[in-house]
Amino acid sequence: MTVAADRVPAPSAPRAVPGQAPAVPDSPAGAESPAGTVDVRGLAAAALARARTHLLGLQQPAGWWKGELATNVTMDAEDLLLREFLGIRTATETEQAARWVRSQQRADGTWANFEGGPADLSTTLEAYVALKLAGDDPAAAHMRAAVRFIREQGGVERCRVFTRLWLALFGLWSWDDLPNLPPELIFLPKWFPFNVYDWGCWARQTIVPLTIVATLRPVRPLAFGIDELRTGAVPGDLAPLRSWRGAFQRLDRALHSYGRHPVRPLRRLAMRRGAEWIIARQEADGSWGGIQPPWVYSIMALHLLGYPLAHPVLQAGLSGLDGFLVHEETPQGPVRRLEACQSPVWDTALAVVGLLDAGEPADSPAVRRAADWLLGEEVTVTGDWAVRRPGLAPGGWAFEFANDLYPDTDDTAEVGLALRRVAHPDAVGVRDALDRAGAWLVGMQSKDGGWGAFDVDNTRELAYKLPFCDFGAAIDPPSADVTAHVVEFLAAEGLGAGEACRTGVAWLLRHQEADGSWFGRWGANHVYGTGAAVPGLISAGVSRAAPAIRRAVRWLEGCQNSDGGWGEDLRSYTDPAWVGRGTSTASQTAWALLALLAAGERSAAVERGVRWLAHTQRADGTWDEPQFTGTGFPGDFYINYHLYRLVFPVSALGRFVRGAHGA
Ligand code: R03
Repeated sequence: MTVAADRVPAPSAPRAVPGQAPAVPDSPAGAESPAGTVDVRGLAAAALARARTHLLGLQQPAGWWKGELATNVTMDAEDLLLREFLGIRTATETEQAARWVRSQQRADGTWANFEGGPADLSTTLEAYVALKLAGDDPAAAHMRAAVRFIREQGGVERCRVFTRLWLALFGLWSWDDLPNLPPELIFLPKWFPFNVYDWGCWARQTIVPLTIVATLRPVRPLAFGIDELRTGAVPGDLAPLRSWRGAFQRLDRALHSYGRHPVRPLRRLAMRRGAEWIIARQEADGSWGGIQPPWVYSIMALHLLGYPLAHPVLQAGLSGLDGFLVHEETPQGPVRRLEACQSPVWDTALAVVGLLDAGEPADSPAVRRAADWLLGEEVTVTGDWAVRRPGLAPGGWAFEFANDLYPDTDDTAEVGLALRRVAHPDAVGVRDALDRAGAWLVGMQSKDGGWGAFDVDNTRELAYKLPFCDFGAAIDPPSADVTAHVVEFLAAEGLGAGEACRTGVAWLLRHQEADGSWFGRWGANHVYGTGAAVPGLISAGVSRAAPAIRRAVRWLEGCQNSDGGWGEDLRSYTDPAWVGRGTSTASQTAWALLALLAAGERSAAVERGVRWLAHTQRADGTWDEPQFTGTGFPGDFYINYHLYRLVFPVSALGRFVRGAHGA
C-alpha cells in the first residue's frame, strides 16, 4: 500500500495528529464545581443522559438495534456486475448505485477502502468498470483521472484475484490467467491440507462456489473493453521451486493442464457435490453466511449449473439481497448501496450492555424487548463448527439476523454479557440459555487456549502460500479481542476458576505486545484489543496491580491525544508508526476508557478522555465518526459500524458516572 510521506508520523513525533481537531478548551459551558473547575462528573452525567436517550430512540419495535455496516464501493460495483451477469440489471438500480459510487470518488479520481485511506487499485478499478457499465463517458474528467491512477499502479494486471475474476466473467480478463480452483477440493477429507474445513468459514463459503464458476469459465461479453487499464505488466517471476509458494505456482500450472482434460465424470460429480454443499447452507433470509462474497458467488454458481433464476433457491437468494440495500435521498438524487454484512445481534448486545451501564433498569421495557429478541436469536442447530467439535451441543449466537450455520464466539460472549444482567420474568429460561452459551464457548476453545471467531483450531497457514490468497484472511485463528470477550463472559458466569478461563487468561497474557497493548483483529486496532483485554483480565481476577495491567495502562496513557481523546488510524495494520496513533474518535476513546476504568484508574487521563467525549458530543446525543474503526480483514477490508460511535461511549460514560457495572 502507498502512504503519502507527509502523513507518516515519525515514531517519536509529538502526539498532535494530522487533521486532528483542536484541543478541547479547558473551560467549556457546564456545571461549575465550587473550586471553579468544570465538574467532570456532571459533564459526564449530562452527556450520558443525552446519549442514552438517543440510543433508546434507535431501538426497533421488535427489540433490536442495527447500525449501518459501511464498507467500500466494491460492494456496489459488484452489485451492478452481478446483475449484469445474470441479465437482470435495471436502469434505476444502475443509476442509484452509480450515483453512490461517484459520490465516493475523491478529488484525485481514486477510491479508498476507508475514509481518509490511501487510494486502492482494485477498488478504483472495480468502481471505474461499474461506472463505465452505467454509461459514464470514459473521456469525462472523473473517468480519466481514475484511469491515470490505475495505470500508474500497474493496471489491471496488478489487481487482486477477486477483481480479475469479476473481469473474467465479462471477457475482460483471461480465465487462464487466474489461479486454478478445482472443484474436486470438495472431496478432500477433513484431515487433508486444504480441505474446505481448514479455511475460515467465510473463505470456505466463498471458495466452494468459486470452484464451480472458475471451472465453467463463463464469459458474458460487454459492449465495451478496458484496454485503457492494461499496462502489459507481466505477473511476477516464479518463486523458487523449493519454497511453498513456488511449489504451489507449479501446482497451479499443472491444475490448469488438468483443467483442459479433466476426468469428466469426476469433475461433474465434484460440481454436483459442491452444489449440494451450497444449497444445504442457504440461510433463512436467502443468504449464504450473511455476507456478500459467498452470497453472490453461490447465486452465480448455481445459475451456471442450470438452476433458473425462478428456482426457489435463487429467488430467495436474490430477493434476500435486497434486504442488505441501504436507500438514501441525497442532493444529487436517490442512491443505493449494499451492506457487506449486517450486525443486528452484535449491535443489540452492545446496546443492552451500554444501557445497563448507563443505569437503565434491568427490567425496563426496552431491555426486556431486547432480551426477548436476543433469546429468540439463539442458534439451536449445529453448523460447520461441529465438524471439529462433533459432540458439542449448540448454544451460540451469530452476528446477523439469519446465520444459523455460523454462530460465532464473539457474539455469543457479548450476548451472554448482556443477557446475564437482564431481569427477565423467565429467569429459568435465561439461565438455561446462558448455561448453553457457556458450555458452547468452553467447547469452542482452541488448543492453544485462545478463541477464534467461528471455528476451533482454524490455524493452517499454508493457504496463504496459494496464488489465490492475495486478499483478506483465509483462516480464523484465535485473537486477543475475541479471547478477551469470552474470558470476560466465562468469568462473569462464575467459571473463572475453570480450566477454560484459566488457559484463556494465560493465552491473553502470552499475547500481550512488547509495548503493553493487545492487537485488535476485528476492531481498530491495539486500542480495541487493549480495550477488550483489560476488562476481560480484570473480570477474570487478574489484579489491577499486576504488571500486565500496569503496562497496558501506561501504553494507553502514552497514546492519549493532546485533545484528550484516543484514535488509531487503520494504517496501523500495515505501518507500525501508526499503532496507537490517529485522530480521536468516539468509539476508540470509549475503548481506552473502558480499559482504564476496569484497571481502576481515576486519573487525569480518564478525566480528559471523558471531557473529550462530553465536548465532542452532538446536540442530539450521538457523535460524528466518519473514521472507520471496525476491521473486516487487517490490511484489506474495513468497516464503519455506525452504532459504535454511540454504544461504546454510553458504556464508558456509564461506567465512569456509575461505577464498574452501572451499579
Ligand atoms: C465484530 C465482531 C464480530 N465479528 C463479526 C465479523 C463480521 C465481519 C464482516 C464479514 O464480512 C465479510 C466481507 C468480506 N469480503 N471479502 C471477504 C469477506 C468476508 C466477510 C472474503 C475475503 C477473503 C476470502 C473470502 C471472502 Br478467501 C468483502 C466476529
